[in-house]
Amino acid sequence: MKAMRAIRAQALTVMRAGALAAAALLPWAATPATAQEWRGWNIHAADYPNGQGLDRFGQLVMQRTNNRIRMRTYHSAQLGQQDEAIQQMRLGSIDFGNFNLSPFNNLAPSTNVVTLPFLFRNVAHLHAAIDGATGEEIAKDLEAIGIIALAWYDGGARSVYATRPIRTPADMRGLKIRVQTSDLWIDLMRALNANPTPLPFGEVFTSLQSGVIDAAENNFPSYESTRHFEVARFYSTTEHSNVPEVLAVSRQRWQRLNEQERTILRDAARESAALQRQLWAERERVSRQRVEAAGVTVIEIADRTPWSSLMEPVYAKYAATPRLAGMVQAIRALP
Ligand code: BDP
Repeated sequence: MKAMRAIRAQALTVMRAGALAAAALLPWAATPATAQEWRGWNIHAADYPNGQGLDRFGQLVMQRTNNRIRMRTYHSAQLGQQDEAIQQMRLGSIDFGNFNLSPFNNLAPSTNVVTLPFLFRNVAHLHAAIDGATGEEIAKDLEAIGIIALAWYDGGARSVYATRPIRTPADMRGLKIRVQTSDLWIDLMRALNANPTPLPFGEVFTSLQSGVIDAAENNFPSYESTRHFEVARFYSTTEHSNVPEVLAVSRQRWQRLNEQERTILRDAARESAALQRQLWAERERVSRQRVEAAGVTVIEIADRTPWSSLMEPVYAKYAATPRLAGMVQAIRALP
C-alpha cells in the first residue's frame, strides 16, 4: 500500500514537472481559466522601436501575472488610425497602446505644453520634464478623459519634409502641409504662413503622391519607415517639436485591476520605455542613413532663431492659462 502510494506520488511529481516544463515552453498551456485578453494598438510596424517596446510590455505583464493578463499588440494600424484608436481606448474596446501626445491636444490641455515648438533643448531635457512633474500633470489630464498613462516613449525631433527644398520660414509660405489632428499644429503652421491640412498618418503617402499636400513633418524613423521619403525628397532639419509619446491603458480596464496588478503594469511599462528609448536613438541614426543612401537631400537648418521667433502667437494661445504657462516656465527652468 505504502509502496503504491509512493509510486503514485512519484508519478504525480513527474507529471507535474512535465506540465510545468510544457507550460514554460508554451505560455498558453498555463492560461488560468480567468485569463483576460487585452488588445493593444500600434500605428507602426512590429519591428519599429515602439512596436518592440509594446511587445516587451506585453511579455513582461504576461509573465508576471502568470498569464492572467494576456496581451496582444496589433501592429501597423490594424485596429485603425490614431484618432479612432484614442476613442476606442476611451470606450474600452482597445485596452492599451502607444500614442503620440499631439492627437490629445484638443482633449487634454496639458498635452499642448509638450507639443509647443522649440521648447526642449535636447532629449535629456525632455526626459527630465516628462519623467517628472510635467508627466504627472499630463497623466492627470489623460486620466480625466479615460486614458491611464504608464510611461513615456521618445518621439524624436520632428522636422519638415517636402517635395521641394525648404530652407527658411519664407519657403513655408503657401506650403500645403499635413499635420496631426490638433489645433496647436494648425496654428503653428499658420504662424509660418503655411497651409495646414489635418490628415491621418496612413493617408500621408498617397496625399503627397497625388499632390493633395506638398509636405508633412515627422522624425527620421517615421519618414523612413512609411517610405514618405520616396515622394517627398527634401528633409529640412527644422526640429520644431519634440512631442513625446505615451504608453497607456484604457481606464475601463485599469479600474478592474488590483493594486498588485497595477504595480506589475507600471513596472513593465517603465521597462518597455527604457527599451524603446534605447532602440529609438539607434533607429534615428539608421533611418537618417537609409534615406540619405536613397538619395534624399537633407537640408541642415543651422540657425533656428528665424523659425522660433515666429512662434510667439502659438505660445500666447496654447500656454495661456496660469497652469499651462506655469508648466512652460517649470520646463524652461529645468537644468
Ligand atoms: C509618428 C508617431 C505616431 C503619429 C505619427 C503622425 O509615432 O504616433 O501617428 O507620427 O504624424 O512620429 O501621425
